[in-house]
Parts: sequence; structure tokens; C-alpha cells
Amino acid sequence: MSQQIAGPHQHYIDGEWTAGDGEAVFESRNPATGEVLGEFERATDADVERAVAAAQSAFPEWRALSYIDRAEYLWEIYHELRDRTDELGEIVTKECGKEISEGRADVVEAYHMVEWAAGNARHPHGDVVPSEIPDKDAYMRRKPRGVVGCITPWNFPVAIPFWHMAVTLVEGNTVVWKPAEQTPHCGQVIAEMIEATDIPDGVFNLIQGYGDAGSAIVDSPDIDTVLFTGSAEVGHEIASSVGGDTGKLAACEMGGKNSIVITDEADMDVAVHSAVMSSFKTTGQRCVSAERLIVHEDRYDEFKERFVEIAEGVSVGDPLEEDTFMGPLIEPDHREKVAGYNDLACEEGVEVLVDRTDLGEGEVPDGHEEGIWAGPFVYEADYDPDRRCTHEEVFGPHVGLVPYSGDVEDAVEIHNDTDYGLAGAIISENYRQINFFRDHAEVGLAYANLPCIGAEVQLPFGGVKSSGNGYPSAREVIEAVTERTAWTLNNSKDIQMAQGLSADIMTDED
Ligand code: UN1
Repeated sequence: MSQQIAGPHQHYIDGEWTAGDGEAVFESRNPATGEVLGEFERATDADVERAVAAAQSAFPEWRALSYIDRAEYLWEIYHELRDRTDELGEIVTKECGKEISEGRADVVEAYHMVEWAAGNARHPHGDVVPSEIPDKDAYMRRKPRGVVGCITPWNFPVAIPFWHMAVTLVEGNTVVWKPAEQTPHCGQVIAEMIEATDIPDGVFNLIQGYGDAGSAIVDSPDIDTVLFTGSAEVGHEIASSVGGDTGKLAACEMGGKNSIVITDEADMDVAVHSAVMSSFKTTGQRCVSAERLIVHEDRYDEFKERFVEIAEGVSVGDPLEEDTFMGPLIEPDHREKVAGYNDLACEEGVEVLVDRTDLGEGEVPDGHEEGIWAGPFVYEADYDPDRRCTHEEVFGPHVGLVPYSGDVEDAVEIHNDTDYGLAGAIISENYRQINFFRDHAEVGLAYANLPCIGAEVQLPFGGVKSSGNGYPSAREVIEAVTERTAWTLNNSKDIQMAQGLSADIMTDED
């Protein structure tokens, strides 16, 4: 399978590697070295149309299989992902720059999702529901929605595609998938893996390309559900364009301006460890990464000293080395955005505590001069509802320390003062504070005495407020890719109605 890639590689449509309509190609680059990994054809609207048509014609036969037969294809993928975790983890690291343990964890998360979806094929898929009428049997049944368009981000280039596609396929839908333009090689490898299962032609289709191909998927009248994980900007566009189309559903999961609350009753070792993991793992490029640390004033100095010391020393470098903590950012434009927010923080009058935006002399590893490097940027600032850098998502190793006074209610008020609501954590030894956070923090993923990253696939994954709608991720995706039928069967020869409704038919003679 494609360890060595050159290309230009094609789209996978209707069971064939297919040349696209257009001339344009694009490159995949290793963000740690700048090296070109390979070339890919860039899809046009016509290519997307062909893929959607293939998915549509494959649907009737695919949905007619049993759940268990559909899941058999997924079990093959599960074993492949498991057996090749190290190899695939390295591909992930080379293409998106996450350090190698994260590259492998991406693949592990993918096979966990596949395992969940395939295992779920043998689990109950509806409910037996009581009726007011003893002679009626009522059930909730699920049906596949049809053709599902999956648009996935670069930062989890193996796990998130399977968040979208594993349950979707087992439920009997067919798929048109567009991976992020930054990670087409991971897309290619996944498509080759799915091809090797001999899944029926057209059930799974891969389109390589940019946002215009994503829009063509979203706009296609033959797409029944759009699953999107990515930026808030694009997600909101998709949600509003699909919102006007009653036959179609969109489940979108976007970013966050996630926080950790460290209370007066925090265990400081747990606080510092959780904060460092949440802010700097994946070089701050998880949608669940923490960019605000809200710390009680009585513990502030102690926390700040320890956090700053680690932020100054945390290793940034070659992501293939086991002792690297942070790899590069994904691409030059993104580095510009992160550096722009670091500058904005200064303009907004914060106190800068650590600024490793430009790595120091000797920090860039040999042979990695063309990498997209930026280290931690840490500042402190009193809470100010008008400050942009503590409200807008940066998606990088940019983090603000915000002291608070009073009780946990005051911290949660600051915590909730953002348009986003994806992930958050509280560090405290006091269960009342923990429970207050659990009940009042406006987030879809909440943690206590843990980092706010690292969710497991068997939990729902998604946000509230501007962070998303409809859970395109992990187990809860089932809601977006199935329709429910409320099915009622009468076992009697008499028609009897619920709610005391008369079933008598009156005529003039009565
Ligand atoms: C993302 O942040 O973009 O919870 C996905 C986590 C991972 C998934 C993160 N399981 O950190």
C-alpha cells in the first residue's frame, strides 16, 4: 500500500481509481520538513457528481444486506488498522505533523470507532414502546438515510473519517468522502484499505480536493446527510445552507475556545499536568485544545510559576522523534494566523509570560528548516469580556491565564463567556465545585481532574452553541445517518384509538 507516494493520485469512484475531469493537481507536504509527499488530482463539481451518482445507485443493494453482513467489511478494516498501527501512525505524523505517539493514537482511535460500529451491528437498534391499547405493539425502528457526504479535517486524518464513516456504512448508507486537502495521503491509504475489503462498488467513494469540492457535496440534491468536522466558519455555512433544505440533514462539529478552571481546592500536580496536555498536545491544534486557563487567585502564583516553567521547556521538534512533545503547525497560512493572534494579544495589552512564536537558535532540528514551527505563547490578563484573544479560537499553542476571585460560580461565568461550547475541565478536590461545573459549564464534553482532550469513541462527541449541532462524531452519529420510524401494529380486528379518541363511525342513521 502507498507508503511511497508520487502521483498524481486519482479519486476512488464506483469501485475504480478514476481520473478527474479537471487538470488541476495539488501537493501534500510534510509540515515538519516542507518535503512534498505526493500529488493528487483536484476534484471538480463533475467528479463530485459522478461520486454521488455512484453512491446513489449502490444504496438499494447495500441497504438490503443485514447489519451483520455490512459489518463484516468493517471488521476487515479493523484488523488492518490494528495490524498496521505503527506504519499508519508514521504516515499520519509525516503528513500532519503530530508527534509520533499522537500519530499512532489517531489510528488507534480509528480502529476503536470501527470496532464500536461493527460491534453495534449485533446490538438492538430501536425500542419496543408500550401502547395505551393492549392490542397494539409499538416500536421505534431505524432506516439508513441514503447517501452521506463526509467532510473531514486534517488534524485527525484517520480517526475522524472513521468517526463519520464507520457507523454510517454499518447503518446501510453509502458514502462520498472528501478528506482535508492537507492530508490526502491518509485519504488515499484509507481508500485503498476499504477497496481491499471488496466492498460493493459505489458504497464508498473518495474525492480529493479543496473546499469547492466540499461545497459541491453539500449542495448536491442527492446527498441526504452532510457530516462535517472542521472550522467554525465552514461549519456555519454548511449548517445554514442545509438548514434551508428540509429533506437534508447536516451534523457539524466545529471548534472551541475551551478552558480549564483551576479552583482554590485544586491538586496542583493534576492542574499543571492537565493544562499542559490540553494547551500544547497536537501543538494546540485540536478542536478541544484549551486556550484559556481560569485560575483561582489564591492558587494563581503557584500555578503560573509551574505552568510557565514547562511552557518554556516543552520540546518542540521533529515529530518522528519519541521525545518530541510538540510537532509543527500544519501550514504557513495557519502559522500566520497563530502568530497574528499572538501579536493581537500584545496589542490588547496582555502580559506576555512565554513567547516562543519564533523558535530560538538551535531549536529547529537539522533538516527541518522548512518546517512550520511555532512554540508556546502564554500570556496573563484579567478577565475582560471585550478582549478578542480570550474569545476567538486560535487553534494553536496560544494560551491565556485568567485569574478569578470568589467561588466556582464566578469561574464558570468566565468559562461560559464565549460563543463556543465544545470541551472544558475543572480541577478541584471538592465535589460540590465539580458538580457545579458539570451542571453549568456550557460544553458538550466536560471533564474533572483531567485534560479536556482525549475523548473516547463510545461517548458522544460534539459541542453546544457555536461549536456544533448534531454530533457528526463517534457513537452519536447514528442519529444523523438514520431515520426513525415509529411503527405501530394492531393485533386485533378492532380499530382502537389512543387518547380516548372515538373509533366509532357515525352516520345519519345513528
Ligand atoms: C479534535 O479535537 O479535533 O477528544 C478531535 C480528543 C480526540 C478527538 C479530538 N479524541 O481529544
